[in-house]
Amino acid sequence: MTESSAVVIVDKAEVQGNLAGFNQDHQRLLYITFPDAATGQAVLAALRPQLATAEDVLAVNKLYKRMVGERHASHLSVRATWVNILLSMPGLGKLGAEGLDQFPPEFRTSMGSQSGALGDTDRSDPGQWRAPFTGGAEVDALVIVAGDDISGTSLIDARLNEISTLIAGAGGVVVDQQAGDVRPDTQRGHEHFGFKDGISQPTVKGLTRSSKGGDQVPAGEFIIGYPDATGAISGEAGAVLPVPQPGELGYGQPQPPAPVGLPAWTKNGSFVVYRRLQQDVQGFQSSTQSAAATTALAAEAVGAKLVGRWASGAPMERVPGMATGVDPSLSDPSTADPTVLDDNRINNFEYQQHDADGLRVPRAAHIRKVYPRDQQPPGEADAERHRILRRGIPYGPEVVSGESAYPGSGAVPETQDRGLLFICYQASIANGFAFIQSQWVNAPDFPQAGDGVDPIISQQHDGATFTMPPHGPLTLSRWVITTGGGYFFSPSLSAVAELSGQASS
Ligand code: N7H
Repeated sequence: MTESSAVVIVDKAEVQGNLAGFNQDHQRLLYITFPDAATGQAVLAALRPQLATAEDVLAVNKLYKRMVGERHASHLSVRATWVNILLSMPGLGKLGAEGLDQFPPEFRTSMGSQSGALGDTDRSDPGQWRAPFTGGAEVDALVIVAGDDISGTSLIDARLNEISTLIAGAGGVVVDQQAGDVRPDTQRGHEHFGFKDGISQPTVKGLTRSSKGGDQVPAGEFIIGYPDATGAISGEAGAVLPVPQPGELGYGQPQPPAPVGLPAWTKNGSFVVYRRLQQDVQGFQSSTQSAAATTALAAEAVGAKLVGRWASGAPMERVPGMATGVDPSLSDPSTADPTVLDDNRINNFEYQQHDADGLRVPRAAHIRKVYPRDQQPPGEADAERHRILRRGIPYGPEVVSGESAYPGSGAVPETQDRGLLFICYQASIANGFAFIQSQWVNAPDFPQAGDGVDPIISQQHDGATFTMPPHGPLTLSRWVITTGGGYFFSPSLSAVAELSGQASS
């Protein structure tokens, strides 16, 4: 066995828990600043004993699955609230972290400064972002507190108070906080446009178990210090794939040289992207309705073509065991056969052999842009080098009947401010999120000339097009608006100890 094919076991007690997936109903994101190094160290020292590791999270999730999922022991409750901390470049700088000049350029220069490459323009321009991110400003740290409901009561509040008190006691400042919650009742697990989310996730070799048929991806694609898909150790000199430079849009641009290796303390860490993405639900619905009128498709089918799955999560491609004669791209196949939603079927499809032309899932549909699977171009080997672990959660109120249309410009009222707190983990932001967003999502000629932009998350101006064969191009509006966010690093437990000035234990 070569090193790249051997499964290297991830040090679960070192990696922070959200990398394995908190998977809980409520999250509170605390935006933190610390005035100086001593305060930052005190905040880390106070929070370190509170931090959940991947080992903790996997153990509780396994217990939950066994007791509630398999034994249906609903009289038993498996309770946990989780805390993780992420640090930005300014935060690491204040803490005096060593080797920051070895960090990749996109992390050193912030998300806001790359708005051109990411397409964060017009209403998504950093100048319009909400405090504390206005103008692309960065906070020093982001603390995630996550918890479930037990008997209708959220467990998160007590833990949130405890954590806020610890931070304040150490001299840290919680400048603001953001709530994220699963949607209610039948919309549980669905994002605000109504689509089931959290279905297709890569399995991290040596860390997470496969669920829903997610591909096994080497840990080094997500965590620093492990073999990546090429067998190189992530974070070591030359290991990170060449990346697009900010400002270069379009697939296949020339690449700058790979960065020098990351400092040793980054082992078992991961880079994190946080984007507060506001969703114009009524805008999305009225666009799918008008497109339905011109294409003779139902509005639900147009929405499904934009996303690449039905709202139920059912695939639009054929999956094993589907009756002959069923075309899953014309109507939701789970209505007649709910087992297409089973873990071993829902994600069991590719594109190249049976849907190269995008007649079922358009080539620019959201899920096909962000992960083209075996489609040529870019080809499976390349697609597998740009994987991310998504850990987002919806935020904001439900749409109420009679609600007025979203304002085309200016502030969106709090009562209509809803969307997705998009969070993803990867070993390289340039190779993960930033590549996907700038080289695939926003590129109208990826994978092929004229395919158009990702209709869901492309941050192109209103009026961009999306090709939906055989119906031709649709003209899009912007339904997802970036309202804040930043790049962070999720340090290992030992690194938190080291950065806090305490010896690792
Ligand atoms: Fe997406 N949506 O509701 O339309 N996403 N996403 N995403 N997304 C996915 O498989 C959505 C965003 C990915 O493996 C599903 O979990 C919305 C960003 C990736 O086949 C749905 C927003 C980025 C996948 C949505 C949003 C991605 C994925 C299908 C913003 C990265 C897996 C359910 C408001 C740049 C693709 C599922 C695969 C799936 C939606 C954001 C990436 C329904 C509304 C910013 C990699």
